[in-house]
Amino acid sequence: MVTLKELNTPMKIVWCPGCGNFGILSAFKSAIIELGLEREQIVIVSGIGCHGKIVDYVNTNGFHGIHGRVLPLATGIKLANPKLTVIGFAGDADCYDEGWDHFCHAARRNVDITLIVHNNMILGLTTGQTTSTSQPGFKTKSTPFGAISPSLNPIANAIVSHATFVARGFSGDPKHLQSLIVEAIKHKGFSYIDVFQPCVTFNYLNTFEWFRKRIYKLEDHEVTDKWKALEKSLEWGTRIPIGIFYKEERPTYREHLPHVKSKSLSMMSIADMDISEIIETLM
Ligand SMILES: Cc1ncc(C[n+]2csc(CCOP(=O)(O)OP(=O)(O)O)c2C)c(N)n1
Ligand code: SF4
Repeated sequence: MVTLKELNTPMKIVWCPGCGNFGILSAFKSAIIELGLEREQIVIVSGIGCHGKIVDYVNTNGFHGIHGRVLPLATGIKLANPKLTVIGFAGDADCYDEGWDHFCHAARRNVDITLIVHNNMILGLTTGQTTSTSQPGFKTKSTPFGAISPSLNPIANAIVSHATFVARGFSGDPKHLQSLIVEAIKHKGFSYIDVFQPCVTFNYLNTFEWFRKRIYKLEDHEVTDKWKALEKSLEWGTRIPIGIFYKEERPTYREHLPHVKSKSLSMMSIADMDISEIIETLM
């Protein structure tokens, strides 16, 4: 079983002191240890942004991709080799802006991957502009008169897009987040966790304190009830729920492909495949 020491890398962590990303990093490593996964089994994928550095800080296989494309990369890796445990780390701009179109399709396809979104409601790496989860009225360099449009609701969107595991965590509560990550990785199908990850340098509004005053844990909540999940996902303001909103069992994408089911595409022989008939139809 992998130890915390083995999961660490020699890379210097360059996140700002106190950044919410630290809570996600620590919760993730603890979840891997709790699950008893080996490093070789895991592939982590990230986008571009402060969050993307997480690939440098965990000693597993890793792919630091391009902005907005965590989900296509994670999907491709999992489809090529189903034996791997694939976890994508995206930023809110990364996933909910530039990569938004991939989100609903990944959810409805139900490829067996996990997506963790570091939602700091701001573009961190580019030094503080609004994203689609920024609060209306939020003044930044890109919105000097305040953000105009209502915020996007990723949890509600995931539920209506048929995601089979939908949760929200808070990086200020890494123990709770660890339990969500464990459940998400164990889940068969697309599992998604939106994580409140305060950016202590640029987001002066959605601070650790702001979240602590508002968040509460979902308890006595029927996770298989889609209507209830949707109702909870709309709750925002003085009280904001965290925890598992929705969960269902549905065949994964690969289970709909009986000819490849449990085989790695990379291991399949193409030597005796005859595709001449298909080619004929294209002529
Ligand atoms: C294709 C592409 N578009 C835009 C950028 C510029 N860019 C770099 S990081 C970033 C956004 C970072 O914000 P977020 O995804 O929320 O991550 P954070 O830095 O807050 O972790 C953008 C737009 C880029 N590098 N590549
Ligand atoms: S800019 Fe914000 S998100 Fe980026 S490392 Fe600093 S505190 Fe974290």
